[in-house]
Amino acid sequence: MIKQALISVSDKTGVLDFARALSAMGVNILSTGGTAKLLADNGVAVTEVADYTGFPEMLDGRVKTLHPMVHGGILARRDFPEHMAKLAEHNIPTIDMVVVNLYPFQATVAKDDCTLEDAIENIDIGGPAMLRSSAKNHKDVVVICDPTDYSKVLDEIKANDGVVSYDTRFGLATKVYSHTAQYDGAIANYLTSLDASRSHAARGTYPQSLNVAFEKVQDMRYGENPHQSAAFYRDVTATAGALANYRQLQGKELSFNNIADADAAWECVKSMGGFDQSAACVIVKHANPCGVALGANAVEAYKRALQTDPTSAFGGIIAFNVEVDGAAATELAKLFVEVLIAPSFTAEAKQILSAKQNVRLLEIPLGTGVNAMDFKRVGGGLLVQSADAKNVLISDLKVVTKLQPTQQQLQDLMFAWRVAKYVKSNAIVFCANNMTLGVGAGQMSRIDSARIASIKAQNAGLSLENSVVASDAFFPFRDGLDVVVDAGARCVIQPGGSMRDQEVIDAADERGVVMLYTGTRHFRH
Ligand code: 93A
Repeated sequence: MIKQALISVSDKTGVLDFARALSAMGVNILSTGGTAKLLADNGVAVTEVADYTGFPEMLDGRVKTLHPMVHGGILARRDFPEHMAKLAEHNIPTIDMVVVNLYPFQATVAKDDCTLEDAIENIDIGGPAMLRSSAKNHKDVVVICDPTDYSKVLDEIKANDGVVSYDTRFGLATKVYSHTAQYDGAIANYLTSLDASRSHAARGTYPQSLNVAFEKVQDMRYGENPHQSAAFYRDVTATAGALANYRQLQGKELSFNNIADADAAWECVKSMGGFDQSAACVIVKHANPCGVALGANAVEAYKRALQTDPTSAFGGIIAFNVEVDGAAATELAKLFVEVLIAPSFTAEAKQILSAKQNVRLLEIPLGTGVNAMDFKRVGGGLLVQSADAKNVLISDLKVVTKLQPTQQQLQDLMFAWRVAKYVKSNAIVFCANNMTLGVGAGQMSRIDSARIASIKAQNAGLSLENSVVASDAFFPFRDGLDVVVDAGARCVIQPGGSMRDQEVIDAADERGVVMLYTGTRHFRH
């Protein structure tokens, strides 16, 4: 039976209605400064914690609820006579419900102009203490840290004569500990990031321990395969991170593989800025782009991207960096597609695609940044690295052959290189006129990737004559270069850095092709 509740919230969403309903049931409400004022101003009977404990809020609010009258009332075990006798001796009533949400630390540090001082003042101390006390004593106390739980708890109280079931209390307590763990994780991450920028160079040392905080977005029906269970978590400390910001307009629930592939497609397409044609389309299958193209508009970019490998595009994931309009939607509706992603869809496009209800439509705002860190799970541990955020510029390129590239070849090389960054290693990507002609991905030998890329072009009926080709890492021998030149490439872009660089440069000169070095490698595993 809930007789007394303590309410202290920074996010005041829904709290007034909730408090009013509790009050109407005869629950005595204790509250801190701002929350008490909101309730009192709106006619809800409330006692300020300061009046209750006999101590004013002090130290600019740093000490409000840290008092035995509060924590004793929460933590006392109702089934222990000694505990109850102690409360009686000190005249401490029990507190049966605690409603707290915390100072907005994450939102504060996400602001560009946040100072260390701002961040520190937004570290909540009293709030987590109350949440943890009540969650520990969930046998006797109902604890709510999430405003979306208000109505559920109220319904239960109303239906069960003021009682909240043990299962509900246990669930709410569990939520509290994951919430406070995330909160502390965000603080640790923030401070670690300051420490990193202060004392480590860009390619510096990682901290001894890693504090990351992820929050569950959704459970999935299954993982990579049907016998695996899975869920999607959002990085709560990331100010960006595209997949955490998606809005699904229609279609079935996203699956594990959908999210992985959508991420690959989106990361690639959003990097396609700065070319002479503004619309880009990326088609992904099994985490690899199987067609990428630019065009004057979405439909043109899509039609060109599809030409590269229409067979693989079946059941693929397609991303655009521009709005999808009716013309593009009409074309897209002809193909079996798992997921379509764009910054936006016109009303006409939505209408056309609504005929294909199984297609998942995702809107993701462009410009959402990249993840700062990249994780890879290995048996018994975790590999951590900074994300591959480097983009090679024309000014970084070095011509290493006697022949020089034409302006058009340079443009095509930049495009091919950008695509190769998003293809799993070993990556070989043939391109011309801002579209992929053949993509060789994920092979254990570079020469096989080169062969596969040219077979793909042949299968699609695309000519590689006079094409350009990108290789995500150096050619270890001249044989890989010979394969791409035999296939028709006249211009090659690669990082360089092999022991046999000279052998490969001589081969390029001998075959009369242009070769440029980026000085940067883009392995992707
Ligand atoms: O500064 S605190 O760490 N010290 C406290 O004793 C304390 N008690 C509650 N912050 C404290 N709170 C937090 O105040 C709550 O977690 C809540 O976020 C906020 C509500 O303050 P107000 O009711 O004045 O808006």
